[in-house]
Amino acid sequence: ITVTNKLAQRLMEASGEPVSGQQLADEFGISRTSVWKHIKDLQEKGYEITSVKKKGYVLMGLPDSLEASTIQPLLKTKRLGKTIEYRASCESTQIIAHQLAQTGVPDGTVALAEEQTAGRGRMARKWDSAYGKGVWMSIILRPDVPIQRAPQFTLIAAVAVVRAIEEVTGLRPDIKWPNDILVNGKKCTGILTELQSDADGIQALIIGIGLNANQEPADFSDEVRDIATSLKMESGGHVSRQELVRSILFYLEQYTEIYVKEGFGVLKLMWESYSTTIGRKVRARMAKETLEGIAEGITEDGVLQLRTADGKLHGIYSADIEMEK
Ligand code: BTX
Repeated sequence: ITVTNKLAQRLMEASGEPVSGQQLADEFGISRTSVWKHIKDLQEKGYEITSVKKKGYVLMGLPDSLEASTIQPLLKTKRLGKTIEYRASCESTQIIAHQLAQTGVPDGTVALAEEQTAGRGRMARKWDSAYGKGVWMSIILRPDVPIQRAPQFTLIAAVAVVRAIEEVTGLRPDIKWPNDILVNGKKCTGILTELQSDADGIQALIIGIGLNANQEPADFSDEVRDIATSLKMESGGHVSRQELVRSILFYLEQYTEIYVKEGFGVLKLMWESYSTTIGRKVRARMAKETLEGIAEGITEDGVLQLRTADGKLHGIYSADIEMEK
């Protein structure tokens, strides 16, 4: 971390209070001219810093970037985001996270990008990831739980993202089983959980979160324009991606700790309270068959319980869900 970044962090921590040039010079052991040069560097990077006469420098706004140096000072986590691998552009943050996980990086390491050229969804589907418009993030977790308990992490991540969206925008998102987050019926987030495991169990969970923050309709490809939305389109204003990242990591850390210590109970209730799927008539398209029925709930393992017209209860592990109005 450079002096310039430390200075940015110091101004962030002052939360809107001015800090004098002299004080910064003393704290960092540099000259006032040097302080002024670092401030100029930050302004060029997009930090909004004003200088208040006789009082000092005030940080008014952050650059619209997900670089580690901008994100890390904001974090309120103990583990998640302590290491951030940032790319302006990459194929997929999942690929980066998989490679990092194999090199033994710590639990909580995060890969973030402004743009993905080959962002992916489930079953090799594409994920639209326009430059600077969303949060394209993969989080490496190394939970100490048996492998059967891995699928619930997708559901837990969905609850964390919903809580973050509520907190940052005031919108009320819904969850569509297992991994879609919708606002007003349109998809604004997808979650993809992948696993590295061996005979000893889970080596790493790679939780990929794709969150549409500030797209306009023109930023989406023709294939998804009608089904996708962004938080900006729904809330009417620009949304801070940094605050979203901070809040997602905060809730994900809390909820995964609860899950590992206490099990799925409370989180299952939270998930169900946000779900639009439960209690509705749905069609579940799976690789080999399609079933129609009422979605009655999820099990402790996160399996969707679907009751068909003949009264049978089916456990659905993976499917695309269509809902009737
Ligand atoms: P999914 O298979 O549930 O959803 C993929 C489908 O969603 C696509 O087929 C398309 O119809 C639609 N779609 C594609 N892009 C968007 C978008 N931006 N907004 C709304 N709908 C879209 C969901 O898979 C899991 C997506 C995870 C994405 C993250 S981003 C960070 C990480 N890196 C990476 O490559 N993937 C994950």
